[in-house]
Amino acid sequence: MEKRFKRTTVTSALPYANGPVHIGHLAGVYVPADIYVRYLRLKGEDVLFIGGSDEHGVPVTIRAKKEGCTPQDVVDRYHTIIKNAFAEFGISFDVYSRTTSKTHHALASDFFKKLYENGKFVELESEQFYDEGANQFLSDRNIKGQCPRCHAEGAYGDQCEKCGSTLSPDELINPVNALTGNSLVKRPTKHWYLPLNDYQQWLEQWILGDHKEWRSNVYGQCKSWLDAGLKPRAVTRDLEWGIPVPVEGAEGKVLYVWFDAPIGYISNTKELCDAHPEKGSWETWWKDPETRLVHFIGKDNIVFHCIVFPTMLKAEGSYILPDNVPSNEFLNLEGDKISTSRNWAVWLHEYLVDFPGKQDVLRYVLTANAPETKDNDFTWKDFQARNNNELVAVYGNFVNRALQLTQKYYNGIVPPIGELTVYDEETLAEFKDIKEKVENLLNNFKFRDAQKEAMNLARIGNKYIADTEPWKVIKTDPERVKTIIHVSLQLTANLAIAFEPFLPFSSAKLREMLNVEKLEWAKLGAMDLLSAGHQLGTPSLLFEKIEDATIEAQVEKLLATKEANKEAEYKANPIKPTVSFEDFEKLDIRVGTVLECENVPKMKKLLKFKIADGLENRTIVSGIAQHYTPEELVGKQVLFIANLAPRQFKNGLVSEGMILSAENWDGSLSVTSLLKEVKPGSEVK
Ligand code: B3M
Ligand code: ZN
Repeated sequence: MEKRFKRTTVTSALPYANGPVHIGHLAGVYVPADIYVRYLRLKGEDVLFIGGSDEHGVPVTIRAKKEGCTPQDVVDRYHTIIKNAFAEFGISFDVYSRTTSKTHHALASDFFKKLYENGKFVELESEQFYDEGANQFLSDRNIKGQCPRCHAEGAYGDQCEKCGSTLSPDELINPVNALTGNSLVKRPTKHWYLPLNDYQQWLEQWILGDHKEWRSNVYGQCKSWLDAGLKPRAVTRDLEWGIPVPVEGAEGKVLYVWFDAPIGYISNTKELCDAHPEKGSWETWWKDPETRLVHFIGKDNIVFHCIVFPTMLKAEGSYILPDNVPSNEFLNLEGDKISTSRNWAVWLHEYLVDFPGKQDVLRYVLTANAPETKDNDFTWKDFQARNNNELVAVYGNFVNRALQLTQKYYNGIVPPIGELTVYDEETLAEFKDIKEKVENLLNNFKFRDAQKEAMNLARIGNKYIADTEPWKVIKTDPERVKTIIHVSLQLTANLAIAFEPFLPFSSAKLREMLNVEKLEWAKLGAMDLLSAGHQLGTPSLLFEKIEDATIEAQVEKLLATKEANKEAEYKANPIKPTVSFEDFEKLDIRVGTVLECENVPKMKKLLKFKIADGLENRTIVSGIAQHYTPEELVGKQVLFIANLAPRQFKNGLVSEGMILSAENWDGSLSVTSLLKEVKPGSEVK
């Protein structure tokens, strides 16, 4: 941290309380934020970690309507689920509150009023979609229609989920109320806008000029917004759910959710400080130029945290601005974008049930694979491999060897260190600068690389024990073994420190095994963490292997989701170009009775039929063996094309026609048959 700062306010995006949280949230925002905050605390710095639920916004109201409950019911439920999941994963917020709190309503309302009174908004009247039946203006999300780009039905007024285009409701073809299907009219309505365009120059200087150190994905996104030219943004909405606009004549209007949500960071700080005066005044954390503000967010929130919120803070005038906005890219799941509506996610509350006590494993994997510079993929195979090959085989293995050998040779008492060999010196030299390395990386928000350094320490330890072979040396030079074990135990204690920000649960467990209450971050890299004669605790395994069957069960679960989605999203293929009646008549479709049906040796997909066609019987070979057994079809009447040119198969079989089947959404085939029996050979017209 640069000298001019005395303390740090760290915020992490407030998740919408309209659904549970998944690994994408954890990887993108909360794990890195937590690592950072734990690190600052370990260094003894003054820091507050602010979190909370974002409880306003249209999605909450849509969910409530669908479930037949109130928006308050929805946010009450999910706030609790989310808050508990974060606590279970050790996300160490100083406060986790909510934007429906009294404190927040008052603060956000006052914030708006101050900008309003100081003339910071522009008032504009515009024509918006109105549902006369329901007597209300509709938000973008509540309007549906045909996408002007890909022509899919059911595109929303803000986005087409089929082709991903960002839309405005005016662009939709045949817009209607998304919930009821009611048609809409346009009506004038007044709103307050934040004139971002007036701040364009200032933002260009502040971001593009003064914050070149921001991550390139963040800087790049800001630059493209600025290059495109900023426009005024409405900060109010015609809606019932939210914070009422505190201005006369604004009945039925609320603050736009993206106006109130970031103010939630401030309100939650206030709530914390009001309840805990020892934390100081909330204003110190938000207004003192010696406070450093850092926002952890996902990439879809960049514009709000780098452009809109700073403009709000600047317009208000008394606040500090973010010093950095470390934003991650997205985490995909098994190659597909994580999606709440399609249930394509690993939900934290489910992980906790399926992998009890393995919070650190997920923390480790999500950091090892963090989408810091580009989108990344979470796969269960990789999860298993990182657990088994890294946590178990490297970190756990080293710690276990060091502790077990101490137990075996010295009854768990740290032996004294003797004379160091050149080899010992070399090993120690390898990790002398661990503290500097990890700190440098963490200061620059490079969590992946920082965690790698910690793991590297365990690799050094493993190599040291493997090379020095204390189990052999004990027979020839027991004095030497004391030194080897002493050095190994110091390395073990260093691991507990180095991993503390990343894997807090495991570090606590390791400290218990070492029988020490506290290990100072400042001592990272030191070789006197445990003194000779110190009695260690009972060793146990730090990590456990994850078996194939466990991983397969998770993969199965996802496959089932995929199938369910495919079925739900099935859409018939477009109709082929028109054909003339004469063309149709060229096809001779007939009814045939299946006289015999059998499998074809060496051809897994084929069934061979003998079909009665009213003239001479014929042979038809059909690729439906994976969908029917021969017995199911014997005696049945089917439709077949009688005048299709004969087709010869590799094994010499000739098919004289084709049996018609329908292909279902999942590729399964259903043979066509008749509602009433007819004579074999009857024509289908
Ligand atoms: N709730 C959006 C999101 O979860 C939003 C973040 C608010 S941060 C002030 O992506
Ligand atoms: Zn589209």
